[in-house]
Amino acid sequence: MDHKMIAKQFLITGIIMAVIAMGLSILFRIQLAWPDKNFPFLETFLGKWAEGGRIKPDFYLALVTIHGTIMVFFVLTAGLSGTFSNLLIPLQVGARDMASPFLNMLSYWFFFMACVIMMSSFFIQTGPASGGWTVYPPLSVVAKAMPGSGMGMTLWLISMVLFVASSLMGGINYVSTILNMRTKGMDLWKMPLTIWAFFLTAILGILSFPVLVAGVVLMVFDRSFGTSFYLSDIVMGTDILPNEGGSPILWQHLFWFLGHPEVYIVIMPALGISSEVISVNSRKPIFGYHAMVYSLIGITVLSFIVWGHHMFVTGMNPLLGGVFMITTLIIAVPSAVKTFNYLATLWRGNIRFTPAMLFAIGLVSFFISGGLTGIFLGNASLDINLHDTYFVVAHFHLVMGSAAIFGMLAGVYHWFPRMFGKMMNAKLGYLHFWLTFIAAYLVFFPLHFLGLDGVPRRYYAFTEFEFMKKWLTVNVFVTWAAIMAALAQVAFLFNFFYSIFKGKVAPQNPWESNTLEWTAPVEHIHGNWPGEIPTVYRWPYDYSKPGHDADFIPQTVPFSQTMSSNLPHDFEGNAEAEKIQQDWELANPVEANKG
Ligand code: HEM
Ligand SMILES: [Cu+2]
Repeated sequence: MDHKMIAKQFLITGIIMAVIAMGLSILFRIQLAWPDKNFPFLETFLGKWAEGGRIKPDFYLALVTIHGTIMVFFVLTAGLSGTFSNLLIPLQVGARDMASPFLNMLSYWFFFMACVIMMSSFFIQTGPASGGWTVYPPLSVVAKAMPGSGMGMTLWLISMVLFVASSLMGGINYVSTILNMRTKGMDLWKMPLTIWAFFLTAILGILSFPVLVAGVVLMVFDRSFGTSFYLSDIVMGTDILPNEGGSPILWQHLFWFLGHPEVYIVIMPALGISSEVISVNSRKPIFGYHAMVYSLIGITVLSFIVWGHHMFVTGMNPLLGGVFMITTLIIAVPSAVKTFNYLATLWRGNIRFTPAMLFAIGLVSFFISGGLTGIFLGNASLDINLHDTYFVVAHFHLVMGSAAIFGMLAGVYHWFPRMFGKMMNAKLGYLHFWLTFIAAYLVFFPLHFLGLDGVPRRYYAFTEFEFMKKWLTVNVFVTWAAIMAALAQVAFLFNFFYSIFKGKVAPQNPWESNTLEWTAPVEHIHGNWPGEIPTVYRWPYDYSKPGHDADFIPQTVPFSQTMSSNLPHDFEGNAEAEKIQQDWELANPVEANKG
């Protein structure tokens, strides 16, 4: 199966999962806003899960769990990486397909099965897993702990193993395609930043996902074969469970060794996409290309040694906590480098506010406003107070949730013409952007204040606690904002599906972009290019070069055809190019000095 087709399959499946996960969040937001009201329509939809029109506590936890799992793994990992890595890696590096098209196809079908199995848990007696997306023991291990610890949890584990298999097959393909199948001239320093981001994301996945599987295997042993890797000293009612010697903290180590890199697996492709979109639509060379690559590499390496910041409250040795705190705060450095690079690229650009560009700028906004609270949480002493409160929920929904979703949407608007040969409607795109952007801040910003006041996450009914009652009006407000965010997506869904069939036919290179994917014919052909794959001469960000008539010079234009590149970068180590540059500078002394 062709990589462009697989990209579409990942995209459509991802969109469907996103709609489901968003629906689940509206359901539990209704419960949070009106904990004492009955809504008969809930019973109509959910049957026994909402008898009398009120969601049951067990089911509430299941909703939160599955919402998180779907969003993090199925939408932002598979939907985002799967779509854009598959679409762009062969097209942007100049390959006819992935290194192994068969493995690639298998990776989609494993992902699809994982989705089906996860969703099927809504249709069993005891309902889906309900121990949170981090599935901490003992809720995930002691099958009789609560309804969601039973069959639903088993399905969660099976689904996750399939999902990891899918990610590994995808990741190995991405890495080997990027390393081995680049076209002539495409050296590593000429790759678009999207490719760098997908490359490093794939490496993160390959190194961290297997650890989760190892942890899951031990969990299955504990659940089914009477071992106690994760359990010790548990009393249920009057029963003393026989487990001895294990520790739930072991699971936390294994989980977060994947879990923290996972948040970067989610955000890095989105950052790569926004680099591309911002440069193209600012009509400016990306600022600090090398710094961008090094900061991605820095994030990749550092993200493996910070997992303990999720475990500050587990009673770890304060010295160890200090080490995790320092490494965590150091990650802020490459993240800040990226942010400043985006801003510097936008600075005095000739900006085209396409919908894709707005979403990319929205990503930068969320990355800043959510990243700043990460600095608070990274300090062990502050985190001990803020841990498991709504402050954390606000933090990660801005920096990872909203930012990555916006990166994904930027990518969809930008590459839609490449995928379907049609244009999306820009007016609906603007409507979609502004409603979603405003709604996202209205939803997540207030949650910081609940967290600072000590309101814990994953609580079912706020009215049970005197000190939380004052937040009820805020909760109602947040729920309405969430409903607004959901309705805004209707504009997108309509635009997306309508444009596939009825959209305006797209020109070859609608955004006047330099990268290779826009040189391939729009019709869907196997092998991407009829005849020869084009040769690459220059880096992908030659925009607005003085002395050139158009404001962009595609990567395939040889140096001999334009004298006008003012970036030394293009000429590194290329004797022909260096000579042309020197001759040109001699002939045009004034122009050359301006550059
Ligand atoms: C690029 C972006 C980031 C993403 C995607 C991200 C994502 C997340 C997620 C999903 C959680 C939730 C964990 C849970 O469910 O308990 C979290 C918590 C946390 N994040 Fe981030 N984060 C990012 C950046 C940062 C930065 C820059 C810092 C620190 C400088 C940071 C520090 C923390 C800490 C300490 C926690 C644990 C909070 C707690 O358990 O109470 N994060 N983050
Ligand atoms: Cu982390």
